[in-house]
Amino acid sequence: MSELMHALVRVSEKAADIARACRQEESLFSLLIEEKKEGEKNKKFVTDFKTLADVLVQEVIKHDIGKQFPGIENNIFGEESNEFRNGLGEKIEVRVCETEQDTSRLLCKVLGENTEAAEVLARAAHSDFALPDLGTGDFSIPLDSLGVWVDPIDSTFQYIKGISDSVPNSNIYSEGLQCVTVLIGVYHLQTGAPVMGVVNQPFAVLDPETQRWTGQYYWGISSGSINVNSLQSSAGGAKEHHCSTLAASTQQGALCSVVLSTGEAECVKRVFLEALKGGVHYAAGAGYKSLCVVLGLVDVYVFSEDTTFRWDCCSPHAILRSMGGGMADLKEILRLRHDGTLEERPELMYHTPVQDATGPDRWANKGGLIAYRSKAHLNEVLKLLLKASL
Ligand code: 2IP
Ligand code: CA
Repeated sequence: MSELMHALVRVSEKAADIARACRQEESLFSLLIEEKKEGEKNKKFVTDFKTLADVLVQEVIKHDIGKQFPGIENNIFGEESNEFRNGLGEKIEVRVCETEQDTSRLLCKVLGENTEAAEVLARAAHSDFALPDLGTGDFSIPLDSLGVWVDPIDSTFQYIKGISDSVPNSNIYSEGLQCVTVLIGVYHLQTGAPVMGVVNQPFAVLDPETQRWTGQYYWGISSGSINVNSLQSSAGGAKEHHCSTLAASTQQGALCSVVLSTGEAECVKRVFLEALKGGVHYAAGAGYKSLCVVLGLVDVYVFSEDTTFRWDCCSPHAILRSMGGGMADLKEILRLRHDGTLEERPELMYHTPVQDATGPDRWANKGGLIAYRSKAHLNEVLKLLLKASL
């Protein structure tokens, strides 16, 4: 299975490369934006956007992983449908073809015969990335017991806005390209538990001279007695400054900081503002906020609404589990606490849809979430929310 983790990280690097390539060329970027179809709309935004980059990235992930691990492609699920409509109103199914030339020809149709753009994208989709050994160690899980959730580009809104000069507060970016992530999470088809994940941040560091971005990736595996991640290993994508941030943070004990969505309910914001004062941060992107917890920039990420989805959470959830943390279903855990029955922790699950829901809402995290690295922090959050009768 270490090969699967390696393949996931490698394809996430390719995905990040495509995401960066699409942003460099403004004229190309504006061509790529398409409004989401009604049924696929994230109800949070009045206008939500789907980009060709989004669709292409998801197809590249399916293609590459399916090629190396035949059969698994049937269990790779994502936010995007691969149907794309070009300026002429033609419906085109975007996919990665056998050869770069064929992919380029297909993309050309989507791009209104913009051959140059199609060639650049096809080249990126067929490129190969060398990756060092991750140092995951050996372990085995039957491949046919695994499913994969992909969010090709999380925080599409920030991706489209493209702010590159956002200033961080306590190393946390409230907005900007830093909030964009590629999320690939693997879960157990039978139990729904997350087992493996990679979070790739395509726009992590901007070189002020060249104005070019470099990315960063983080991975984790949590399966049975195996719990490893890139933050504890010397290999992999985690740079040292991130590791030291984690070491300095409050791993155990008192709750000092939280990251929230700007769209969080006022009553929840108030609870944390009263208890944590300057420890309350706001940031865009469900993947990025989860990453802030993974990196120890904050203790927890709390979200009480129902507008995150399985594809937003599976990969960071696997990494958090590998650190001894997790992602709890907020409403469910509060309900159990009210009843005084809680010893177990109701975690988000990835294998069953929400009953009676349709479209993307079938895979919404209906009860909200609490992402945490330590159980002590989770308990502190619950105490605060219960005290406020939430
Ligand atoms: C979105 C994205 C948003 C997030 C929302 C996700 O995914 O991560 O930023 O809202 O929950 O579904 P917020 O930033 O307020 O947490 P996408 O960009 O892929 O639609
Ligand atoms: Ca998302």
